[in-house]
Amino acid sequence: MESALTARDRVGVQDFVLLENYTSEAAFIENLRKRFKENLIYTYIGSVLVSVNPYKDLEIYTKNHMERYRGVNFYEVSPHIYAVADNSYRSMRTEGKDQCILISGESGAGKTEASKKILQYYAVTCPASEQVQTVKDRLLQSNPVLEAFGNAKTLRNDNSSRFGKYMDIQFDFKGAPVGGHIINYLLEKSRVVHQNHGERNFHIFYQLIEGGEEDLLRHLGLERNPQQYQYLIKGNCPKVSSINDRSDWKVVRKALTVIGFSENEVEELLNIIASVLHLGNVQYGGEDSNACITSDIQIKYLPRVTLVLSVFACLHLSLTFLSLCVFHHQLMSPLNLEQASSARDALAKAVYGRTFTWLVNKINTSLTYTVYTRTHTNYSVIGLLDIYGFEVFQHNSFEQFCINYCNEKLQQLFIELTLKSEQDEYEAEGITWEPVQYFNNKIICDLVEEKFKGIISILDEECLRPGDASDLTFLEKLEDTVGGHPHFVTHKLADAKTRKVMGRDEFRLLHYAGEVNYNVNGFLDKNNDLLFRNLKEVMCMSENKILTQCFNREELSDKKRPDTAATQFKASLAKLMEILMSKEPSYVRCIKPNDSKQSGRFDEVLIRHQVKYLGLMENLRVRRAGFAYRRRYEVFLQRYKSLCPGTWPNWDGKLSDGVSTLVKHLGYKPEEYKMGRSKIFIRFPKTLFATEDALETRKHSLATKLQAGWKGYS
Ligand code: AOV
Ligand code: MG
Repeated sequence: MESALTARDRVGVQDFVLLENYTSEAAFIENLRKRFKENLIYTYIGSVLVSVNPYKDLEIYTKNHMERYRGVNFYEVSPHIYAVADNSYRSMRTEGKDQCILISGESGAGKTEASKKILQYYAVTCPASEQVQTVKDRLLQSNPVLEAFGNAKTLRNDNSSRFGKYMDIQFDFKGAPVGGHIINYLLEKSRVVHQNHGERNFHIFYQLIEGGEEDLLRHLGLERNPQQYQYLIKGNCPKVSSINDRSDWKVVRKALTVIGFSENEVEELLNIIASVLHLGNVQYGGEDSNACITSDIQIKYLPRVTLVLSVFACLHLSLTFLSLCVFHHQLMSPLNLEQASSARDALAKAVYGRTFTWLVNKINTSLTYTVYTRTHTNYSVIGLLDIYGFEVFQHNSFEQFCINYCNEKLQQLFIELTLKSEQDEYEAEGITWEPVQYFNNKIICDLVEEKFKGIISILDEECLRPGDASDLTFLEKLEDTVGGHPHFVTHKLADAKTRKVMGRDEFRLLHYAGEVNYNVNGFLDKNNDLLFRNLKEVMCMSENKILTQCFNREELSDKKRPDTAATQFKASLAKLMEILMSKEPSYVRCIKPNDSKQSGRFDEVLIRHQVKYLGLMENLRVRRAGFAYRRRYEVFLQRYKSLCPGTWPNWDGKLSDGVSTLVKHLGYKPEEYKMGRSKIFIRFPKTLFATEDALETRKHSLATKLQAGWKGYS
């Protein structure tokens, strides 16, 4: 039998707080590497789970594994995502407090997979009646649907989430999942009309084209070839080796039925998807891009759009003319080629974006827990946050700016809550606290979101300013306003070395996770996110019921200018922070082992970078600031009582007295531990190792004795 000590040598420690040399980044990485090589992808820092993407299917998500973690104490089994799921579940049940599990890490690190594993864990292990089974099925099936419409292949991840998702799972008093609610955050709509080289549009388009039945495609007027569609060819990447669009289509189609879509709704939904593709193929004739489009233009493919959307001829007019209201008179002003193309793209983005929101609402309706047709409100909640991870590309635009800002906010929450909760624990237990230095990224959040002075405010100001406002005047204004900020650089402000890698139309943010150059091209348009009024009017007239829910007439009579995209996003993130702060958080920190999506490759430079920016070393130091290890008295006693005749087999007195008797018997010195109100705090890992080794030796000798006994018996 391998001793506890050699096993530790081979597979490292399962909790970083047990590292002897806990301030050494090299020791931290080495521990991760050892475990990764052994396919042990999970390791704790106290109660935070660090997960390294294995890029291969491991046999660790079976039903047996789920059973192993069910109701078992966090530290008694090896680290696992199921342990986090189970721990949150038990805290919710025993303490009655709403929980949330925050999953973070850069694009491709494994956040979405982790969130799916958690959901599966609850679906399998929680009690279920027939009604609950329906809810479980719907919760699970919401994933393939939302991923089909909201995920896409990017250069970082073949199944990259292009929207943020916060999902509440609601549990009744018996602990059964009885409902759910999803909030979606800023979908990357621009992908509908444009993809970078090597990237794709949203999965659903390819699934429909590859997997859709002949009759269906004929009805939608689609050809079975993605290369036929302008909106699908920009990235020159119709096929992805890790994706099977045809079988995914079947999964999505079935999921829509499980969630409760009627045949009619599915048809209308697919009509919209097809119409977006047809819209992309609408071409305007003429050579001169400045020429106004007049009656002699040819618009190809438009009939297909009008047919599937049931909007008829007025769409033609709205895609070529702008209707203006001047002194109460309706005037029609012809668009030039460029304006007409951008009107077409704006319509495609709006239709797709609003349909996505409709989809989320529809799923929410199907997840609403009803008892005797009354909405049930008395439940506890576990929230799951799976949002787009930090990303850097060769070309970064408004979307990356929003995504990375969102990651800054989450990092800030992590810093505040981990430090705060640690401090709270020491205080609650009456133990003196020793603060640790860490980088607080609040300074970057402020740079982006501060009122009047932040980047979003300046962008909004330019969006509202009539006259010569442009992406470049926005950049100039940034230089004037935040030019001196330590986390902001432009070509003009940069030193010679940085200037070489920056364009004149870029600004650079020094994010907590690294430097990113953002190209300002398109910032104003994307932030304004405007759709001509007459296009909205036409959509309201559609016979497609989903569309009329997406575009309603009330919006047309609303004179107030809607908030810009960035301001809406900022507000939705502020709300998200409030939701998360009101719950008890657990953390999963995901790490990406290499940039080539390969299994078994541990790219040390890349990993060191993530360990650094995720603040894992600080996290560990905070955790170790006073004591490496802490356990509730009853847990500690239960695990080690067999090592002391005074506490074995049962201790009847006060728990803290039992623990005192036990540790004195084990020879703990006074400086090695402290007794809190409900927990024992152990200062050094070696103390605990010695106790663990003693337990192992005792088990070993018991086993040998038993074996000898059996032999003697036979
Ligand atoms: P992300 O959610 O963190 O990126 P994903 O969860 O989509 O990343 O993971 C990317 C890919 O890594 C998956 O499609 C799997 O192939 C693989 N993978 C991740 N976790 C596991 C695991 N536990 N076991 C096996 N394979 C895994 V992004 O959404 O782009 O920020 O926006
Ligand atoms: Mg994801």
